[in-house]
Amino acid sequence: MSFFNRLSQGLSKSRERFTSFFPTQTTEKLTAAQWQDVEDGLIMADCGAQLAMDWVEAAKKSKQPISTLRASMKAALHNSSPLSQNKPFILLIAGVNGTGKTTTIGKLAHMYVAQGKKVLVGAADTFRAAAVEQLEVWVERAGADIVKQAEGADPASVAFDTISRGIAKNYDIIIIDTAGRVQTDTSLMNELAKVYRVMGKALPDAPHEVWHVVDGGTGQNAMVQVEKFREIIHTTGLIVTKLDGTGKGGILLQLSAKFQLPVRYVGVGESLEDLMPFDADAYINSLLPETTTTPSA
Ligand SMILES: Nc1nc2c(ncn2[C@@H]2O[C@H](COP(=O)(O)OP(=O)(O)OP(=O)(O)O)[C@@H](O)[C@H]2O)c(=O)[nH]1
Ligand SMILES: [Mg+2]
Repeated sequence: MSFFNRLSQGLSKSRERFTSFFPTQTTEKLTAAQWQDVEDGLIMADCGAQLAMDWVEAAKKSKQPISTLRASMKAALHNSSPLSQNKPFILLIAGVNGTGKTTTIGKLAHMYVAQGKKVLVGAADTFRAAAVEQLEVWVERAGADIVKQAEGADPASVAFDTISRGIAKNYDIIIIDTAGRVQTDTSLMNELAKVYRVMGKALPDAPHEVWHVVDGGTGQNAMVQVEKFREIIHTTGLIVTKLDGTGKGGILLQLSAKFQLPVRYVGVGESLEDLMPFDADAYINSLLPETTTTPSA
């Protein structure tokens, strides 16, 4: 399956939603009630009330409402700058429980290995034995290597060891997995702060990137999650997963706009290939295809 088809198929639920609230097959101007439906639809797709209102305002005034809406959606997305060229390139992955961190690390490792990189993954989710085993399975599938310690070990120590080993053994990319934690759990957030701090002791500018993994179906709570994690680990980018399971592909636009963070990847399924580098045009075109029939104003 081509890249675009995979993305497009993964986003089909969101696309159904986005295209459902735009009346198609009509050449009439949209009525006030129809515009209200568009605004409500955007809110229900998790674009947020403020953005929905602003976008509809702009689209209403336009002769080509869908094009204008698409342009507004694109403008909400924070542009991503190229990733740094550090070697090793050190990446910290965090987020609340079950968002898809470990799976995403498996997919990332697979992608980087396919690009000819030597990849080392640190099992700093030492909370439960199963977490390390799960990561091991992914790392093996991806053809990468792992650093682990016993269950209950200090996650910061695992992160430190991983970086030290990665430098000594000349790895290109080092990815640190962390335990899921809710942003309101102070002791677990302190633990994460320590992982971040200790990574900087292993190598002064580490981590080079901190990617917050968000479950695309979370709803408005994702806004709070990103805000709180960012205070602790200075998030540099977002990965939004499980977009294949939700009709709410709008959260990504709202998160990127609010926090001025680039979306780096999106997850659209459970297999190794189901992680897509984020592309704003492809994403928006998957939600609201260019071919959507637009009523002329
Ligand atoms: N459909 C779908 N499922 C996904 C995606 N990404 C992850 N999952 C599933 O989400 C579940 C949780 O994934 P994990 O990778 O274990 O999540 P985690 O964030 O590491 O979880 P904790 O370590 O427990 O916090 C698994 O069943 C994954 O297969 C995705 O993009 N699409
Ligand atoms: Mg995990």
